[in-house]
Amino acid sequence: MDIAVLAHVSASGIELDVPQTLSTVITVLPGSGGNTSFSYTPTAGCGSVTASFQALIDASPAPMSYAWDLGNGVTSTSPNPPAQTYNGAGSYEVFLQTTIGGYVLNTVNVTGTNTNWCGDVEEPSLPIIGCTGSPDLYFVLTNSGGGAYASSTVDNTTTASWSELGILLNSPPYSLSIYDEDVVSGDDLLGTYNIPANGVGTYFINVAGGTTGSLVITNEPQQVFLDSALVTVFSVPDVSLIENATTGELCAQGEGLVGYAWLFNGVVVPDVTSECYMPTGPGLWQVVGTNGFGCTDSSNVVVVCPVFEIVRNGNVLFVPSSYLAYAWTFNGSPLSGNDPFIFLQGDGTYGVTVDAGNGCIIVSSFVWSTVGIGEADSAVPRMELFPNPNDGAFTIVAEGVGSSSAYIELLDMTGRVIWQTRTTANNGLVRVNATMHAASGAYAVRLHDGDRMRTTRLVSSDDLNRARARVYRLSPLPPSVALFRNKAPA
Ligand SMILES: [Ca+2]
Ligand SMILES: [Ca+2]
Repeated sequence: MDIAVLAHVSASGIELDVPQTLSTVITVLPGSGGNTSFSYTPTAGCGSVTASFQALIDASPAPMSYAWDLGNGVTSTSPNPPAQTYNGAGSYEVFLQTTIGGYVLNTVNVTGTNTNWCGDVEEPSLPIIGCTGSPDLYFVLTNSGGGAYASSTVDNTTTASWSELGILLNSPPYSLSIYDEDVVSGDDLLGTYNIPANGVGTYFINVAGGTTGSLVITNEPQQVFLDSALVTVFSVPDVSLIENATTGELCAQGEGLVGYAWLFNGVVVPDVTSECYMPTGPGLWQVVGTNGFGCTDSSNVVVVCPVFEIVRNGNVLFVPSSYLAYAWTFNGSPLSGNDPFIFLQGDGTYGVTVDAGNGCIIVSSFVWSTVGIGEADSAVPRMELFPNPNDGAFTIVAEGVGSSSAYIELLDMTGRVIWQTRTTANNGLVRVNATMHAASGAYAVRLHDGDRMRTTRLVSSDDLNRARARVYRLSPLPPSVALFRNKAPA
């Protein structure tokens, strides 16, 4: 790339004998954002942006300088300044001034010469007297490309000085030759100094047996680029989730929200993008709101606790299973155990406190009175199923079991045994969790305890019609091997 505008260097007022042009390579690198002078990334963000910058103009080996105003009070002179962080919504204008410099010869001094100027018609060397007169000094600057500059002549002296030369040394190497001007006999060369390409500085000349002097090279701007670009920080919404105390509906709140994503137990609820939403079940609910800039914020988490009551089935009170802890009371006195069910102990007030997790403590009570409806069946063993009806998953509990080799059978309505399991009573107590994959309908569960037998009707609405079953023990009963014999028809 040729930068013809470099003719500006003649501002020093010196006419150059040879036109000067700067031929150099400007490397422009790709960037994710920016302008001719620099790239940066990212160009925008939410809440806070940490951006990195890279200058793009590099005309090396010409001397380069960079002056950044990074828009946040930080400045830098590096082509790759440290990454900058912009906090708070707004636009931050970043400036870069790139200067392509040039090495300029401004001053040449001759402080002494050898005697090569002597002995010609202009300055004859006379017998006894020797050299007469003094040289008429000028210098010629040449480079490898043939460019040349001839200075003015200072007559009749062995010292001379030229200043404010303004000669751009953009095509090194250069040599500087000092002459005595002789119009008739021809100029006398007094010495040649090869200028090192070492940049700015003062260079001392001592050549050809006595020609001395110095020259001064400075760095002067040749071309200046000034560009700016914006780093944009968008505002982040402050999203909160409010629960309607009456309806239980959840609504997102936050300024400028245009989009909503709902999370249930940390999982996105598909196809729900409304501002308000009625929770579909107990658990952890959260909403992520998006504003018009595409910036998001996650709301507080709202815990929706389960709602249930104590249900009685025969001689058993139960609540939903699979929660963390159960504490039952009877007439205000704690009952032992940590199960989702309790056998009726007699007439009175039963209570349960359930730790359902997520800080949900559910308290429910149940009043049981047999006054006027006859005595409850107190014969042992007692067996109950719950829930009943069910979807195929149910719990069998029995107490007062006397036999160590009791077993439980499941029969279909034709009286055929579908499967059975042997069980070991623990202090007369048997608890079995069962999951049945069989046709919907009515079944019978029969407990054999020695020669005693209890039968309870079971209604399953499970749609699965698969003739297999899984029955397993509940803790805290000791594990035992349950024997299953699948007697279902093929
Ligand atoms: Ca001469
Ligand atoms: Ca002369």
